[in-house]
Amino acid sequence: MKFDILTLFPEMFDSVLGASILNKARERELISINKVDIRDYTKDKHNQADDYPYGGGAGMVMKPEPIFEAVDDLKIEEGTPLIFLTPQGKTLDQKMAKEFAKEDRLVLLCGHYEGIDQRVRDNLVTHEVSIGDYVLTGGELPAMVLIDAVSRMVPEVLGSEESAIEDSFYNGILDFPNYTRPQSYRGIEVPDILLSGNHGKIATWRRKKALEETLLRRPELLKKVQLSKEDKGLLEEIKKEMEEGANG
Ligand code: 6GU
Repeated sequence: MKFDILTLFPEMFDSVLGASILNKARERELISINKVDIRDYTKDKHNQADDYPYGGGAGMVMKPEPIFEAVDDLKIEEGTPLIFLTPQGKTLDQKMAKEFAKEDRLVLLCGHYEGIDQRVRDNLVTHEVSIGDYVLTGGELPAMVLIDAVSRMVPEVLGSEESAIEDSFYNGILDFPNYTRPQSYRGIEVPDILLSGNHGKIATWRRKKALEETLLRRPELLKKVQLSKEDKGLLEEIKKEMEEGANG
C-alpha cells in the first residue's frame, strides 16, 4: 500500500509513522509513505498556501493552485482514491478501513484553516472522511488515524492474522476481557475458567463476555451484526442474569 500525504505540516507524521508496527511495516515495504509539503508548490515570495475568502467572512481558505500542482506531480492512475480529511466527511469505521486496504495507493489531503477552495473538492477529491464528531485543528491527526486503521488491515502487517481477526470491531462487537500473569494480584483473581484448559468452554465464555460488554456499552452494534443461534442463546442467558441481578 502506498500512501501519499499532501500536508502543510509534514513533520507531524514522523513520530507516529516512525514507531511500532507502522515503522516495521514500512521497513518490510508492506506500506510506503510519501509526504508532500503543499508549501513547496506555492509560487509567491511568502509561500502562502491560504488566502482570504471571496465574499468576505472570517478565516482563511486553502488556495487551489498549490494543491492542483502537487496532485499533478503525483501522476495518479485513474481510480486512485484521493481522500480529503474533513469534519464534513463520512465517519471512518472498520468497514471503510477494510475497503481502503484493498487499494494499491491512497492519496490523503489534509485540510487546514477554515476550509479549502471548493474547486479542489469538486475536481480532485474522490472521498471525504471524518474521524468523529468533534473539531480538530487540521487533517493531519485524522490522516494518521486513517493510515493506522488501513495499514493494519493490509496482509502481513500484523504479526499473526488472528490478531486482526479476533480484534474488537473486526466481528462488529466489542472485545472480551483479557488477563495475564500473575494469577492473583492484590487479591484480585483471574477467572477460573481461563485456567481450566478447556478450550471449548473458554471460547464460549469469551464470546459471552464480548456479547455482554457490547450489550452494556454499545447495544446498537448488536443490531448491525449477524448473530449465530449460539450467540442469541448467550444473549438470553445474559439478559436473564441481569434481571436476576437487578431483582436479587
Ligand atoms: Cl478529518 N478534520 C478536522 N479538522 N477535524 C476533525 C476531523 C477531520 N475529523 C474529526 N474532526
